[in-house]
Amino acid sequence: MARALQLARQGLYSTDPNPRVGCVIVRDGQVVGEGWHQRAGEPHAEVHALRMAGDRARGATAYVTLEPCSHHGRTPPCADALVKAGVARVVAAMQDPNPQVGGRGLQRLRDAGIDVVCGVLEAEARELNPGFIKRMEGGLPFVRIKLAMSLDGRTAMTSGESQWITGPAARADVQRLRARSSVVLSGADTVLVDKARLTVRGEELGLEPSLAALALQRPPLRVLIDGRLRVPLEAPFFQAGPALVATLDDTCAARYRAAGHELLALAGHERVDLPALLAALGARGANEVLVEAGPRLAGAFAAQGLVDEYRIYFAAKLLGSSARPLLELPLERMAEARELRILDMRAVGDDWRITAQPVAH
Ligand code: AOF
Ligand code: ZN
Repeated sequence: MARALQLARQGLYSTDPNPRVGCVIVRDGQVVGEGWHQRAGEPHAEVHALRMAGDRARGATAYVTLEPCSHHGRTPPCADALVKAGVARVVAAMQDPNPQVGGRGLQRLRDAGIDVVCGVLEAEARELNPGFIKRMEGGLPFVRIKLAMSLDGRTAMTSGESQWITGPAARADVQRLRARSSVVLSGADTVLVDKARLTVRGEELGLEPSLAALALQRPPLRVLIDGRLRVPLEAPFFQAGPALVATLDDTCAARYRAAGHELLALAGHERVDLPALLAALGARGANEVLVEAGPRLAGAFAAQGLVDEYRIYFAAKLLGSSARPLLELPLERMAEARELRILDMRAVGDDWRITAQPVAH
């Protein structure tokens, strides 16, 4: 199963909106087939592994990181393919949260007399597809917010200058975060001041060329929150390709459409309604949303409890007390403090990276 998870990880940048899935087929203690799902519309992991195994699949054990599917989607059911190949045993890491499958794949295997086990390395398998799981269970994408700060918790000088706080290794890490996401989202301030494009650049990914090529075939949707349409269509952000703009009023939709962009009106109280935007993105099949925004928009996501994971990059610099804070989150009392649980902390080049999740109360 550990090997199947390793194979599944190769699909980190390309399977979207499908989950990342890997499969290993073992017979008499030897690996006879391996596969991973590469792209939506293409064969599932099990089909690749069965093709490699050929006749050797008969009587073998298949290890799969997700319950084999039972439905006819863009491809036929993997459960049927495993039965037909004569596999004796199937070990799955987790049930498929897709309501079209939801246990029916495992049941179909059992009905065919196959020995089935589910739940092996389940935590690792769930970690691979946080967005797919969250969207299948409730329709909403998994929201990850990326922040870069100095050791004294500052993100930008009062001049607005905020680029290049962290070094090249951290920037490559952020490129990979973008590439694995369905959506990369920012606000008008960041796009105007930093001239951010929010694109994925193949040469900066630091990936094996074949995986980088797969990633570039499925770039994330770039979403701009711009309530008052302050970012001109001539900005580098719009020049970099088609984008979705969440705004308060879409009377200018035709002008944006003519330039290749889409306008979505989602008015809350004078602000773009963030939960409604996330619901709309989930409905379009977005699994993981990466928020790369300034202190105000990042603070709004945090204040509304919309963040599933923080990725905070620390640079060994002090920006001083007149620089802007990481988040605009005006809290008064210790009792209001937001508690996070740190999942991972590691060096990335000369910088440090923390991955943390909010503690649910
Ligand atoms: C598997 N193995 O490798 C994957 C599975 O449209 P389709 O046919 O590609 O089906 C997509 C659904 O199939 C997806 O939502 C999920 O439930 C399942 N993905 N299942 O047995 C795989 N990628
Ligand atoms: Zn399948």
